[in-house]
Amino acid sequence: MAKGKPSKSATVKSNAFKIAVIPGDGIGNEVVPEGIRVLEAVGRRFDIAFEWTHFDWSCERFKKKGAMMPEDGLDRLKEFDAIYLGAVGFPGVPDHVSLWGLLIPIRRGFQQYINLRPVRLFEGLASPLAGRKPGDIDYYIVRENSEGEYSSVGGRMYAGTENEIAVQQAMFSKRGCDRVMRYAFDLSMSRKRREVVSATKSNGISISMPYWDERFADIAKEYPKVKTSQFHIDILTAHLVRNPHWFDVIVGSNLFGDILSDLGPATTGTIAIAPGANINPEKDYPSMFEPVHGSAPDIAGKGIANPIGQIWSGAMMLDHLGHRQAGAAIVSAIEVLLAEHDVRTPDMGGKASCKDLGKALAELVKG
Ligand code: GGG
Repeated sequence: MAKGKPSKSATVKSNAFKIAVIPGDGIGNEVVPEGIRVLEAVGRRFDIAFEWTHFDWSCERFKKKGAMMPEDGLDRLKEFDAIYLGAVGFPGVPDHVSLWGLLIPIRRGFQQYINLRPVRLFEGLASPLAGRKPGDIDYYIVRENSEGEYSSVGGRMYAGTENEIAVQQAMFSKRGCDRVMRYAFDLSMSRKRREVVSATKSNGISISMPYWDERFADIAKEYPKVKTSQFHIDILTAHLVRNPHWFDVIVGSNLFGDILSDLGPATTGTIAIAPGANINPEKDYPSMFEPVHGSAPDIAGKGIANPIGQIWSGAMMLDHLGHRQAGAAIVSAIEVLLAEHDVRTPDMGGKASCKDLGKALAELVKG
């Protein structure tokens, strides 16, 4: 690949999905190729073609060129059908610089205001929670992905003095709350239980969170068949540990959703299997698919990262592109691998490599 220039796969069908690939940092570079391996394999089965265009946008690029991506990065990405991203962040570049230099501009620029993160305990993986079996943990976190606590409004005053003040203004718009809540309700209508829980903190955060609750109550009226409840975020974290079977769809603000979607997967045995979709539901812009996990500098380069989160994110990408059967075939392959095979990376108690898992899943998706 020419440095800094996108590289395209060699053979391209005219009806191929155009996918922008950003492996990013650390283990992103190890798990993304396995995701592509599995997507290619499922594509052969279901007659779906992909045209992969790789971008080297990363902390490494930042160190060389002073920016995570080029100035016209979003213009370059907007022609793609979807973005397949690995991980962002590496020691040597402050985390807020790498996140706000790549991930956040893509989420915002492309109005990917939904961050959908499924949480599921698979047969064959041991939950750290005593006595939990598959079926007990199976819910979605719908995270608001464009505003809330992740705000760029603020600044510092009296910097470097004893009077130094840092302010960052959380933003909750009616449009922002309503659209993420409607998405959560629509999702719940497609599921058996039809229950939505709202993550709040309206006892302590006494302006924006009562507003969030008010919007939730209003939107709930549009969905009389859906059962609703709300929990303050502190007790909600306790319930996700003690009573995960209570939950089906949880809607939360940007920060609450982010925290819950690390906690949830941790209860399913390993956070490395958790996938994520940054969705622009209107399809005005490409959506972006990435695992919940980060770049894991401690194991990067060792070839032992678990690629399941990346591979499952690929299944979510197929769902979004209208190939639900192919997406479901990937999820079934993950189920079979975990239930019937002993190929496990170290985070799941085994000795297999990232490639071993990718190859095993590519074989299983052949059907
Ligand atoms: N694979 C996604 C990734 O690298 N995420 C890094 C991270 O810290 N994300 C924070 C966020 O999703 O807001």
